[in-house]
Amino acid sequence: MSIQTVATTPFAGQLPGTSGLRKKVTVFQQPHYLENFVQALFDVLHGDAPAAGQTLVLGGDGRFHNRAAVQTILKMAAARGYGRVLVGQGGILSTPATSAVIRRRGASGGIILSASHNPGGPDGDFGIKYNATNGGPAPEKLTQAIYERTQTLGQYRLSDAPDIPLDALGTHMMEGMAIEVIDPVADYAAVQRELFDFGAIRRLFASGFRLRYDAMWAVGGPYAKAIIEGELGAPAGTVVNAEPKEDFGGLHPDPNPAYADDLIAHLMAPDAPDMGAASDGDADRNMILGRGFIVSPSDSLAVLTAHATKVPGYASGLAGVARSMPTSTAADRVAKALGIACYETPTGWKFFGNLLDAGKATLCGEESYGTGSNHVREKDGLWAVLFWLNLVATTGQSVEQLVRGLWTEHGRCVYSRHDYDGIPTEQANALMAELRAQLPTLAGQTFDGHRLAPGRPKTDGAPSGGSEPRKAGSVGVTISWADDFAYTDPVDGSVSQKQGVRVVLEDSSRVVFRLSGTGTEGATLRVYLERHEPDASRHDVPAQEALAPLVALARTLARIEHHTGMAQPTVMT
Ligand code: VG1
Ligand code: CO
Repeated sequence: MSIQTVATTPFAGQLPGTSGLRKKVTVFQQPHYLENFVQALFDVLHGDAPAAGQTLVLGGDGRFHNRAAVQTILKMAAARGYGRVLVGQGGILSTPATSAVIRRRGASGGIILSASHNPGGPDGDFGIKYNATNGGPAPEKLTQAIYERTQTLGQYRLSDAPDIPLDALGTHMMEGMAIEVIDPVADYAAVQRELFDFGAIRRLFASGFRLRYDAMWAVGGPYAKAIIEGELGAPAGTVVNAEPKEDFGGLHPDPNPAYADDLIAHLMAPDAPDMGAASDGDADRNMILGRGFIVSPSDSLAVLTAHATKVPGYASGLAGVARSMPTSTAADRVAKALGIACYETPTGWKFFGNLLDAGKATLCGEESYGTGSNHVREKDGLWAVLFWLNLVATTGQSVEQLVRGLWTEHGRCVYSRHDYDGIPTEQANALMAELRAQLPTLAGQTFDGHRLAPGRPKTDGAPSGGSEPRKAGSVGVTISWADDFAYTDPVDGSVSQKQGVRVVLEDSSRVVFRLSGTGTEGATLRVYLERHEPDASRHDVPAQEALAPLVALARTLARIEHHTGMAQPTVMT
């Protein structure tokens, strides 16, 4: 065994996006591609010094190329002088489990191999991201430094030791570094046990409560099986599609109404179970359904916030709640009623880390089916399911009743996201540039359902915008204000610009536009639509119907069809 130095040249574009570096598998299969990125990461973390005595956690969502990448990274970690690597059995660790292992074992950080909800297989996507010693995603400062290092790299180092057997628990030595193959579920399950009333959930299942948990052939399966069927006594078969597959069964492991249509069909059927749930490729996302009822992720965060003190881990109350900017304001309303702070951050879990570390927020959530808390530093799919189960068990209310209770008290934040996938990058950039150019003149403009017109100019002391009377029940048709969201981290003062164009109407309805930072082909435009409906008699109007006027405004304002050629979104959540 010896350490080899390999000459290499930089690859363009190794810039991590919303959540790590994601590219096609074929890109990662190029010689030196993964190695360059990992070497850049180690160089930024350790400079010229060895990582002596440090522990690294390593695992992935089990997608195609996971095993090969694990072996390469082990050899590079050995060359870098790490003291110990904890690797999940079979190379598997879900994203929230990696976070849990880093925190519980005092590791200096961890590498997660995942492209999350993106499809897998030889023609699918692969990804890598680094989580720091708090268990959370590397902040922008670090990902930027890694990128810069990839652009000047001339060599990398790795051991020429043989591959390590990953399928059995045990410890192996490589260049003086200990490699411990660990149970991927144990630390994670220990964290959940400390938070939730497992006894109450066990009694719920014993009483005949039925759950269908769709793991989407992804890494959430082993975790859900061990905890929900194993510890909580749910009948065998409660967790379906539970075996992680390298290609996710050829499906899209993204729990939303478009890709979890099979689960939705089960929950809408006459013999539907009491609750449905799903998690994504790396098990950090969650979708929650009641019998015949779909829970919007933004509402989910608000319900968990409202009832948190009924769960043992949060019995002493929440320090605050945080949501990503495009997430609906339902959580804000609950936070206000509870008298706790509500923070609004850019999209992506990395922005929650400082708030959680500083004790400013306890729960966090995103509209993209992500919810979590200070128990780890990632969003956590199964955690959200356990939280809902705990609430159903202790309140005696159904999933639907819990959501309707929220609406009754705070009104309904009717919400939808429209995605336009596969837009050529220049066209997507042109659309955003045109929107940004309009920002200074949007306030006061009115929309009649077809076109925008300048409103009556503002006079001093008058409310902002035009003065057209609004029809009862219609959306506000006058733009109150618009901006490009910028965020100043309240803990370290770092500033993130251009995080999404917000257009807010006089009745507080909102349209947000941003481009995805997780795709690997072309660009995805995300259009987020929100409208508050206080009138309980209108809470059952389907979201797409209630939001139709806002959709028309969004399409007109951004000239979506002109720029993309698309008359309809690809996905509506
Ligand atoms: C998307 C979601 C964002 C989420 C991110 C990572 O990012 O919108 O809310 O944090 O995915 O989730 P973007 O930039 O494509 O909109 V995961 O489960 O893919 O790690
Ligand atoms: Co994910």
